[in-house]
Amino acid sequence: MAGKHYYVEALHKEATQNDHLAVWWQRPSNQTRVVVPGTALVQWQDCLPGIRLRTFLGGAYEPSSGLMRDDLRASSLVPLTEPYTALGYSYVGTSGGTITSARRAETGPNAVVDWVVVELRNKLTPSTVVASRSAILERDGDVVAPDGQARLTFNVAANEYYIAIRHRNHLAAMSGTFMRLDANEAALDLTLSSTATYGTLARSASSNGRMVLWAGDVSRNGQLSYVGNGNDRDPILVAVGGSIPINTATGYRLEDVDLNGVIRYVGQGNDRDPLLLNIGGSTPTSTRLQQLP
Ligand SMILES: [Ca+2]
Ligand SMILES: [Ca+2]
Ligand SMILES: [Ca+2]
Repeated sequence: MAGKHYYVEALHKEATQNDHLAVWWQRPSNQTRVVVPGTALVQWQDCLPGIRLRTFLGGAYEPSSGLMRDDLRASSLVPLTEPYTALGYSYVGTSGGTITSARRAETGPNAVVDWVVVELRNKLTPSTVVASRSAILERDGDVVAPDGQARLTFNVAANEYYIAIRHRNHLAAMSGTFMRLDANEAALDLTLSSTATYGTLARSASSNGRMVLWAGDVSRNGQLSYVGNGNDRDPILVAVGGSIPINTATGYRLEDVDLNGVIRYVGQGNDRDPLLLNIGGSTPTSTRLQQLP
């Protein structure tokens, strides 16, 4: 598939030291074998430390289908350039990231839900971000590189790292332990309840048992709150105009807690109820803190 990387293991037994090795490939529809040029091959030890990562966003997750909705993409609202730089996030290492409009037009389980940020953190002081990068979250939960690589690579030394994932209006979460990242395949599936996360109740359990990130950090302060200073509810009302709560607004906005491209303060499918639910549902003064060191 164009733009994808594949692993080919070729074992070469050294004989008279004049040997050469070539990798051929053959299409299912064509019996002709073609040599893969050396420029398309990288050595195993050149593979950067990387990880396969999965997560769900509570705002977009549908337990019935097991997929996230991709309304933002379907309305062409997901930006082609990662949004976190503009939101004030400082990348450590590789900054930026873009996708093509063709990638955004893809539908199905691999369709784009939104941009996320993935961080590697120091195993001894996990508050320290060693490297971070933008990534694309697909409807089926895969966190992939903007260029389509399923394995997210980082320009770091092979070592053990904590893995954290951030989304622009959800609470971030981090692996419960540090993990070895090197040229081998490492995987972290944050959608599974059996996968430990840092802190207490770092994720929310959906009705089908899958774990999702907490939605509703509209104010991006690492806390969900409904009342008081820096709360996440007021900006939703402001976004729809401030005085007439039944008004709506559209766009790629932080106030759009359920990520459907429309901001509502009242009525069916409003963006205020999921926030209230996520702080406990009954006591508006409750808060929920992001579980990151
Ligand atoms: Ca996928
Ligand atoms: Ca907040
Ligand atoms: Ca919405």
